[in-house]
Amino acid sequence: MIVLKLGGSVITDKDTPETVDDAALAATADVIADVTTARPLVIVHGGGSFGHVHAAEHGVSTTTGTRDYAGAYAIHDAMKRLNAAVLAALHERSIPALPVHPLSIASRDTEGALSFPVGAVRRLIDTGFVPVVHGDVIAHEGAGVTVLSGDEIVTHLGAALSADRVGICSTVPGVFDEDGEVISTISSFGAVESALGASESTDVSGGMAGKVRALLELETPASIFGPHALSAFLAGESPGTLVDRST
Ligand code: IP8
Repeated sequence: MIVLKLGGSVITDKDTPETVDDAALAATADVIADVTTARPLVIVHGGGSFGHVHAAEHGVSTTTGTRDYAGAYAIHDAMKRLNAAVLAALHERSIPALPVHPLSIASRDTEGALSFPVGAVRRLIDTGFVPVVHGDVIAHEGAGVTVLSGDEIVTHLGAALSADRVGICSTVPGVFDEDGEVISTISSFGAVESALGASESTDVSGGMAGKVRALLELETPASIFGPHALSAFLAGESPGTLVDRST
């Protein structure tokens, strides 16, 4: 089984609120439809110019919550619109995709620990569907609702579903070293810490460093690659950066 994350900035125009990058989404869906050997498959997508805009507007993050139903719903509803666009692109290519909305099934405790039962996702996969899960807001004990990012979903599903492979398709071709070259394999955080600290690909939320750290917790090998390498990844190759603690 493959768990594939499509970064929000890969499939949306990040600079224009609530705008799907139709060409990029179509190209992505074409590849997913072409590489039929990449099944079973679970797709997770991030927020791009949909969820993040509303989350910022309502001051909601992965740690800061809101108890305002209107704010919570604005974020969730935007994510559902993006999810519907992803599903439509997949359905146009006869991919049997069905949505999974984390708000309905996942939550965090006071420590922020995630509970995301995967029984329904597993059953959908066993029935031949391709679940399409999205970043969302979820109930957070003592904090209202907080953001659940696509990255956190990917690492959780990768482990909970015992995935064979995990892929993160982002706008960059992999994790860069200090010279701007893509690092082919990462097996420990210490070995790349300085490069990640200096890298442009590290964003304010600890983007790339956070991704790598979380992926190193997984037993499953995970690849971080750019859109042009999606087809190679789905075909079984390890393009971009392979994060694999067992290497
Ligand atoms: O783009 C965030 O998911 P991400 C989703 O994977 C929301 O960080 C609701 C902003």
